[in-house]
Amino acid sequence: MSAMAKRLQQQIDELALITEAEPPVVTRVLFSEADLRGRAFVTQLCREAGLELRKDAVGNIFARWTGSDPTLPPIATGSHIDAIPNAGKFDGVVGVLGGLEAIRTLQAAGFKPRRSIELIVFTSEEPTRFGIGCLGSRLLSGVLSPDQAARLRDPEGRDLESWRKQGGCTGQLDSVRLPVDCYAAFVELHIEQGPILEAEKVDIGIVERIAAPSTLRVRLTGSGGHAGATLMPGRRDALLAGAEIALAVEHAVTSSSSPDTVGTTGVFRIEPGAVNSVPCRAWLEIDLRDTRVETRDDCLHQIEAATREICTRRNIELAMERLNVDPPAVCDTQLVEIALGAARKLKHSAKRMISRAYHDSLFMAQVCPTTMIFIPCFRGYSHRPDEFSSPEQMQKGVEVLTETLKDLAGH
Ligand code: HGY
Ligand code: MN
Ligand code: MN
Repeated sequence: MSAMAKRLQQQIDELALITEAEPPVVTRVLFSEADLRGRAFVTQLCREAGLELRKDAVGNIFARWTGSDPTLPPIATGSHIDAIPNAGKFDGVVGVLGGLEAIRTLQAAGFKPRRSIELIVFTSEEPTRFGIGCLGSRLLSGVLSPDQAARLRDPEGRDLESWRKQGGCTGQLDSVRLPVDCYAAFVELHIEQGPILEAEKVDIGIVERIAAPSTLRVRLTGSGGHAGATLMPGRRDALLAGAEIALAVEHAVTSSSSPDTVGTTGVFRIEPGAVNSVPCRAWLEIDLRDTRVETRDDCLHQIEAATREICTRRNIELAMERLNVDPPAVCDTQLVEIALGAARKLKHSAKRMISRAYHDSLFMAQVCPTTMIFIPCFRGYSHRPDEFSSPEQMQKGVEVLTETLKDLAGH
């Protein structure tokens, strides 16, 4: 194992101990105490690498290695360090700490970048706090407006403004947006979060397309009542309506014409949550994706229609809102070739891929040429504590990223 891979592994292990859960489980939700400590940990490493730091009004962190021609649009890399509940320690983190290792490797080799190289740690790539993912890159790319962001509420009804204050973010949200071509290129290193690279024994995946994600939030209100004294006819049980909706999601995606359609009712909360009380309220958050936007949209309409039918039949009050319905991203073909060329030069096997997970790259692709470098992960596991990529796998990913950044920043 190289010194770089050893150091990277050590830092990943150290960051993984900064968690709201019991290690090895990683949980770091937007602006929680653990998220803030994780941000401080990474910021300190960037400072020690001599990078110029700034934080924008929503908490995106930018660590810049200034090039010989600072007037040119920089080359950017990066990812996220926030983590959903019951997560692993590699998702996002490999792209942040691995991106820093790529910069350090170039510094140690005496490389002098013409274009600045900027490492970005995006705010809230995960949807846990507000139900919508990629909050930082959505605002940066203009996909989400400051007004829309200001209307976001967490499950307790708390808004972004109060969380920003807790995160020590100052300034107006409209200052987050960056112009198109603010960067000459953005390249994100990430674990595949799927089984293909490992199954095919390929070292590197270069992403050509990122699937189209959408999220529905459903709020159901029934009438509740005593579990013993409320007879079955006339009950308005919010949980049972939610359960039918969750099955309708499964039916819609499994009967779709495409094998790439996936639907998940990942959040299902009920009240009051007492065994002897008929559930009077239920909240569902439904994640629906496909690599083709038409199929995704057909399913979305089907699920919304089924939800309305179930609530009418069960006499349940319904509030349903689309939190996000995003187009897929097409990565820059030239950048894909450059990254594939870097892998070839390093004699690492590589293949072109689509990403079924979304990433900040989905939105960076709206402001600059973008691609992603994937490394294999154990059985494709992710968003679970046994998520794993080996130091050797990470080393190959960092090497390809280093070579790609060098190529891009050199001219
Ligand atoms: O859900 C996703 O695709 C990403 O890991 N947040
Ligand atoms: Mn994730
Ligand atoms: Mn991620």
